[in-house]
Amino acid sequence: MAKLSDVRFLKSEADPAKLGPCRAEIAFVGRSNVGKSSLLNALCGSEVARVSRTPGRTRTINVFLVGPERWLVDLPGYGFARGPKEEVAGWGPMIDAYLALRRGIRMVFALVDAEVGPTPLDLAMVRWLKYRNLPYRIVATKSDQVKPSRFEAQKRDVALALGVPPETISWVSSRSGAGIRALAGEASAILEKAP
Ligand SMILES: Nc1nc2c(ncn2[C@@H]2O[C@H](COP(=O)(O)OP(=O)(O)OP(=O)(O)O)[C@@H](O)[C@H]2O)c(=O)[nH]1
Ligand SMILES: [Mg+2]
Repeated sequence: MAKLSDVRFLKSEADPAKLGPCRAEIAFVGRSNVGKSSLLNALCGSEVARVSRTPGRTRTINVFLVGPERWLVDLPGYGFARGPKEEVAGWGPMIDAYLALRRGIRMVFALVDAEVGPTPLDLAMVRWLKYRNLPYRIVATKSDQVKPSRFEAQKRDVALALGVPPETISWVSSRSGAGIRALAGEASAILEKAP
């Protein structure tokens, strides 16, 4: 019913209140440039979502259809400087309203950079997801950037910084493909299970 490889772009929307109904959706949140769009593409084995070196590539809520009323939702990133002085302090009203309004959210993939670890804003986002009672999974991205000799220690450190058991974090690389198959399996299972 939900087949990630059948992905197609559905719509782009700036106002979460106008997104329309959906039975089950998985949202991708994280800092700008952390690899949200790349991960969505890797999970689907497709290039549907736009990727860029420049932070701030995704500026609206981009919805991808993977089954009848089954969505993957690529959100704009938070925490990048838009102007010389203007550092974006939070994740902005668009992401806020999206997470608050959508009843169909079955999972939030909360992305953190595997090498950098969680930033203060990442920690605030995770606290907020907990506060909202939203189901979430921490996904450590760009794991190819972590030195193999450092990998085990990094897994421990990132889990410690986030205050979660290490085994609950998915370590993935959209570049090397590490961890992608397992996470894709999880994503389709979540979307299948929804009524
Ligand atoms: N080394 C490495 N680079 C990656 C990986 N995934 C993404 N990137 C690179 O990181 C940059 C940002 O990727 P995006 O997928 O556009 O990131 P995003 O989180 O969607 O960014 P915004 O839309 O700006 O919020 C691009 O240059 C990607 O090629 C990965 O697994 N490994
Ligand atoms: Mg993006």
